[in-house]
Amino acid sequence: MGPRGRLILIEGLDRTGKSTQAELLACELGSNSVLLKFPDRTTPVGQLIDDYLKNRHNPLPDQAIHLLFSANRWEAARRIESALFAGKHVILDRYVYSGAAYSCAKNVPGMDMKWCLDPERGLIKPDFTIFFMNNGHESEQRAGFGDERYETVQFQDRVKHTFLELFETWENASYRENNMRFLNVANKSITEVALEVKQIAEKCIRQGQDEILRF
Ligand code: ADP
Ligand code: 2DT
Ligand code: MG
Repeated sequence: MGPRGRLILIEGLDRTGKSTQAELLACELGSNSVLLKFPDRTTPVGQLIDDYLKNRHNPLPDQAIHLLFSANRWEAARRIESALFAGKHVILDRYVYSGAAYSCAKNVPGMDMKWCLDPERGLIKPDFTIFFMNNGHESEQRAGFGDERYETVQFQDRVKHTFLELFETWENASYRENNMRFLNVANKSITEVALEVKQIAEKCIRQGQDEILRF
């Protein structure tokens, strides 16, 4: 059996270029890679999530939508694991950190960070996480900003702070140091960011370890 594939996550705020870069990286790695986007809106659970995101008046309680986002990852868990063991690299466009940061940023009583992270326990953890940051104003000006729930300037600001708290307080220092990179994408072209992402991914692939990490 050859070496297992790497699980590489692109995370960050809305409209920072995550989907663009996840697609480019998957293209770069070719048929030896799989691209998965969360939420995966194509499954029955994903369709409920899609409806929630598009319809600001959807009455689903915050707890229920949070658990649906998590269920949407669990439905893909076996697929991710098999792909990795078949030697394929799996590129993720958002994952657990978005799940915890967006829900926790709502400040709903009882939905603290621990509550938000609990349903994710046991999911495979990325071998490497790249977190995209910009100055915020850039995102607002990009095509489509404001179309979906969560895309308001005030909420995005809260999400940003919650992401940082999540990484600083809830992620372990070793993961932060060895398996993560905060990438400032402000004022960088798609090509410039793609080159940095490719270099990070290639390093992660070269350094490959056998052990699967879990949340
Ligand atoms: P995300 O998945 O983070 O929400 P997208 O990849 O969908 O972001 O990009 C949002 C918009 O910004 C798209 O119209 C995309 O073409 C554009 N875009 C992405 N990266 C850049 C960049 N580095 N510079 C300028 N525009 C970009
Ligand atoms: P995009 O499809 O544009 O990435 O937007 N979200 C995402 C959550 O609230 N919880 C999650 O677990 C995930 C994966 C972030 C999807 C929106 O859904 C939010 C923005
Ligand atoms: Mg996207």
